[in-house]
Amino acid sequence: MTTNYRFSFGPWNIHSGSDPFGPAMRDEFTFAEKLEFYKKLGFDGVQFHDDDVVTSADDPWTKQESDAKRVRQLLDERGLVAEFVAPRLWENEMGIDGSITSNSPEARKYTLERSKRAVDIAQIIGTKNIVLWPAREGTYMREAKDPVASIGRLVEWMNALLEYNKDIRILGEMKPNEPMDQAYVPTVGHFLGLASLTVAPSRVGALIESAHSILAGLDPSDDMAYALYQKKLWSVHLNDQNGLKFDEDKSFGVVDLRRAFNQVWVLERNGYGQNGEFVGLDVKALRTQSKEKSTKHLSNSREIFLKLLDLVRSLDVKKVEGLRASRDYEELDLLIVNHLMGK
Ligand code: XUL
Ligand code: MN
Repeated sequence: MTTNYRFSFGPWNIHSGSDPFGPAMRDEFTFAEKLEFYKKLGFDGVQFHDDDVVTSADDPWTKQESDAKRVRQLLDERGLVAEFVAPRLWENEMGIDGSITSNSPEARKYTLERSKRAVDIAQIIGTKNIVLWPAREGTYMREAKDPVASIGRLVEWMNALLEYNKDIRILGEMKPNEPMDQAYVPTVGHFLGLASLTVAPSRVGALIESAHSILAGLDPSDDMAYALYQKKLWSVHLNDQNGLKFDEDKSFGVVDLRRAFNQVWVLERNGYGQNGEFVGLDVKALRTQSKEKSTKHLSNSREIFLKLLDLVRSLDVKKVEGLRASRDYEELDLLIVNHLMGK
């Protein structure tokens, strides 16, 4: 059975080009304008942070509720669906030193209340998926927090949300560093270990981002395989990354086409998408793009995925199996490179 893939991205993937060293280079599109791009660019799913849906996650609930209902209406009118909601815990002052693993009981209380509201927002906009990107759940220096207590706090946070709403699923999106020096739960392997300790392991899975695996020195397709075997790969953020530096969120496949090919291969050959999983693209437009051309990274990433999918589907599997059996990996190297070059 072949998958008809559905694609998603978040409103933050269309942006003004500011970076830590310089201001915006183009005007922001409004949220309503961004929504108009989805179908045109070939996307059906919208990824959200809580405050992408509501004006402020600190507004009274009645205001947040009406904001969320309005967004649900905008999605329905355009035939779009919400893929997930991720509480944006890393921008608020309360989360200055991590939210879930903060040393401050007050900050942890704020975090849990805000996370519960994110679950309520998700329910209104029609998704069961809550993404945890634990941005500041780590340290700038080792002695700053108790590492064992911090791991416990992450499990307690998950338990509290899993109990708060019995329908939701939590998808951990792990990244080894940035903004912190060291994350407590740097990889999908670490995270799925913790998932098994929660009150509802069957409702905890993973979102794997290519660049995050690369930053951990790992191959994204192997990370995906690890989660796929456990039936825990519930979303992906495909993109690319040129070496070990800041998280670049480059268009999918533009740095290492073979690495991208292997990701599409592992997804396609293992039925990814057949239970409704989206192919998410967490890519950023280059700062140098003009406003009119600042959505190309999205359509390009999708196009590269689909072209690589053709290559995965047309690869001579018997030849691959034969070369594996004869252990002629030099010839296998050439076969794959020739295939990627259309030879
Ligand atoms: C950060 C990252 C986030 C998450 C959602 O590196 O990838 O955009 O995907 O919060
Ligand atoms: Mn991401």
